[in-house]
Formats: sequence, structure tokens, C-alpha cells
Amino acid sequence: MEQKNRSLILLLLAVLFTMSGLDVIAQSKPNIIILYADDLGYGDVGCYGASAVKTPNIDRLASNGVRFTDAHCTAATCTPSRVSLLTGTYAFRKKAAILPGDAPLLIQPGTPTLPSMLQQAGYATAVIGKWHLGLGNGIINWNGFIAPGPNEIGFDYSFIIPATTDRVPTVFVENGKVPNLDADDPIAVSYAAKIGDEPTGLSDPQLLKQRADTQHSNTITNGISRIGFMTGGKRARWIDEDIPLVLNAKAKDFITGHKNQPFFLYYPFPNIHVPRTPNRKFAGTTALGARGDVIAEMDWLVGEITQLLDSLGILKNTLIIFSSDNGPVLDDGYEDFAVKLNNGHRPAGIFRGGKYSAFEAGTRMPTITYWPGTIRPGVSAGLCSQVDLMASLAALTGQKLSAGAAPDSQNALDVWLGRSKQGRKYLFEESYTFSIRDARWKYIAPQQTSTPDWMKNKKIESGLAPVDQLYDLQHDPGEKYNVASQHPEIINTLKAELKKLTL
Ligand code: NG6
Ligand code: CA
Repeated sequence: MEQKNRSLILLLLAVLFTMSGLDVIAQSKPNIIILYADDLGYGDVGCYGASAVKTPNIDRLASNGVRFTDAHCTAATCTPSRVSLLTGTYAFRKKAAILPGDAPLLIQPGTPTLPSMLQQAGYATAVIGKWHLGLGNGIINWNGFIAPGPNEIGFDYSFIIPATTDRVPTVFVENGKVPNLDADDPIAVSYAAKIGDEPTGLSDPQLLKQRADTQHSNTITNGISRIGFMTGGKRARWIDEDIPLVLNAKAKDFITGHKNQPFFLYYPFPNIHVPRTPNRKFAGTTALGARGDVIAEMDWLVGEITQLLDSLGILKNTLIIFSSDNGPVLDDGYEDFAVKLNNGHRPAGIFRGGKYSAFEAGTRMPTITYWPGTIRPGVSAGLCSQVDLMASLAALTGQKLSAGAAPDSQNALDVWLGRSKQGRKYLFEESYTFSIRDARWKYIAPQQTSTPDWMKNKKIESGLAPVDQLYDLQHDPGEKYNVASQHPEIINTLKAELKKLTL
């Protein structure tokens, strides 16, 4: 009897030990999901002040997580911000600019990346959504196996929009192959000159659902003209209004299929980039027209993911990071009435500028981290950069970054998890010039080229000027008063920091 009792106690201890061991693993290897919006501005969601569009699901993440008020993507456009997020490297070091849809892969295989680091930590990794980091080595055969791409730089699974939805080819690529491709209708793509005889926005405007500017008036798919020319692949082409549903199903499959092991899902939404084509579930649901409707649609996508995690019982073991890749823009090439219907909505909140701009709204992003049970809800004014996510998530998962990996990434895990509000001392912003911030000041480096006409025509404030610009964000968050002449010593310090970074 005594012997039996002792065995029972030993067994119990063993079970308890194993359980606590599992607990520790569960703590250090939470699932990680990056929900990454496209062109979403600081003021575009409810918890950052929007009232013309409701975002209950994003707001719920914020009220149960950390809502950041001074968190930044690294650049005011997409490709540069994304390359920094995935490699912990500033975009200018990668010579990253907005890529056409047939550009080669910007990240060389072998480069340490956020997903490859997490693979080493034992994570299953996936990217589902907008890519825009190039594919292949130069000339892409869209009818064959397309590589290198996401799968060669750390993603086990990929289901991507190759560039953006306003660029050809208008097909998905899943693990290097275009799904549903008909061998008798091969795809050809050209950005240089027109190919084939398919209608374009210029030749057949009567086919269009939305009129577009000249750059977006090439090949038509689904009643929408794009940047670039394409022929073939008819069966494989997406229907814009259904893209969120397709991605949602893929993301849910990936999560469900990996619910028993740590996973990393990088989920870059096509919302709210142009062309703005809400699904009929969302079309007409906001007062802001298509631009508001695709925000509501994105909020639904966020809700779908959190509800699934909850129903699978893994919500408490999942860190969700929500942010955006650059600031807002109303007119970005299509006539979707975003300007006309804006009606006092402030896409950039109290900040100046937006997408493409050196002013704050170019990179200051709505940013939320959420990990119920681990992250204590709150608001953080800590200065944060997405470039730091790679080193921070390496720290979270116990990975040591190899020498030379993620050279610009600093471990700011405590800030991301809301345990510290002490953000970066200096923060670097890229646009068509360089800017540098500290907690109070912002310096914008002079640029001889003034605002280009295409920006002026679209009422985009570039923030470019041929002189030093210094703003006191503490007293002037809207960057109205250039106080450069009053504070030469601050300019000198910030210039020196900028030089250290960019030399
Ligand atoms: C610009 C496009 C714009 C958008 C942007 C990329 C023109 C005139 N404008 O060149 O419509 O596609 O590139 O946006 O062609 S981003 O969010 O992917 O950086
Ligand atoms: Ca973008």
C-alpha cells in the first residue's frame, strides 16, 4: 500500500513537472502573428480616433493590449518598410524602392530574416497576403516554378499577391506556383511595353468599374486597369472583391493546421491599398465610400483571426502585432471618391503628411500588441520602430542573432510587450529624404529636389525642402513651425546621429 502511494506521488510529481515544463515552453514560444495593413493611417481606426468607420475588432485588441502612440514603420512607402520589418535592416542599405510586379527578389536567400530566425526557433512559418518584395532572379516565368521567393528566405508556406493589387500579374502565387493556371493560356507580363491585344484602361475605358490615372491604365482584370501589361492566365486571375475571403480561408487553414506547434504567420493585408474594392458584405457600410469600407473589411479579417484563435483555445498563447506599412493616402491613382467622401475624417489623426511624406504621418503607425494573459493592457508613448521586431522577437524566442544579422534591429522586447515605456533614444525615418527623431524633436534633412508634380496634383505633402527642418513635436505635433534657426545645437546632435546611421 505504502509502495503504491509513493508511486502515485512520484507519478503526480512527474506529471506536474512535465506540465510546468510545457508551460515554460508555451511562454517562450508563443505563436506570433503580424497583421500588417497597407497604407492605413494613424487616424484610420476607432481606437486612434476615427468615428466615420467602426473597427470593433481592432479596438478590442487595443483595449486588451498595448496601444502605441509613437510607433513607426521604417519608411513612408511599402517595399522599404517591408524589407526592414523582415530583415531588421534599413531600406536604404538594400536600395529598396517601390517595386514593379516583375522585379527580382530584394532579399537574397541566405540573408537572416525574421521568418528564418523563427524557423530556427522551431516555428512553422507562413506569409499569406501582399508580398511586394520581388520574386525570382530577373526574368520570371510565371508559368513555371517561381523562385527564389518567400519560401527561399524563411517561409515554409506562402500564398501571396506578388506585388500589390494595382500591379500585374493579377494572380496569386502559392509556394512558387500560380494556382489554377491553364497550360493552354500561359501568362506573360511586361512593364516596359504593351504586349498582346488585351484591353487597357486607355483603349477601353467603358470596361472599367473605377477610372484611373495614366500609370494605372494598363491591362484590365475584373474591370480594373493596372500598372503593367499582362496576357493570359485568365482562369487564374483573382476577383478583387473576393481576395479578403480567399486570404482569410488560407490564414485559417494555416492556423488550424498548426495549432499544436508554435507558428509564425505574417499576414500582410491588401487592405487598404488601391484599388479599393470592398466585398459586397462591406460595400456601402461606411460613410467614407470604398476607402472606409475596406477598413471595415480589414477589421472583420482581424476579428476572424482572433475568434479562430479563441475557438482553438490558443488565443492566450499567441502574440498578435497589428500595424501598417506607411501612412495614409486618399488619391493614389483610382477614382474611388475617397477625397470627395472623406467628410472631415482625419486619416493621419493630428499628424501632418501621409504616404510618401517625410512628415510624421508617413511612418507613425497605428500599432497594437496583444497577448492576453501576458501583456498588461495600456497605452505606450515609447518611441518604437518596426525594424526592432526581429531582434525583439529573437529575444522572446531565445534565439541569438548571428553576426551581421539584422544590423539595425535593437532588442526592444520590453517595450513591445508593454513592460517598459522607455522607447528608442533615436528613431530613423525614410521617405524621399531622411529624418531622425528623438522623443521630442524631429529633424528632416534638406533635399534639393522639391515636391514632384504628381504629389502636388494629388495634394500629397512631401515634407521635402531645400533647408534644414526641425519640429518640436511636444508642442507642435502637426509640424507647422520649422524652428531650425532657433536650435542649432539640437540640429547638430540629430545630424550627427543621422550621419552615424547613414555613413
Ligand atoms: C506608386 C503608385 C501608387 C502605389 C504606390 C505603391 C503611381 C502614380 N503611383 O508608384 O498607386 O501603387 O506606387 O504603394 O503609379 S505601396 O504602398 O506599395 O508603396
Ligand atoms: Ca503601402
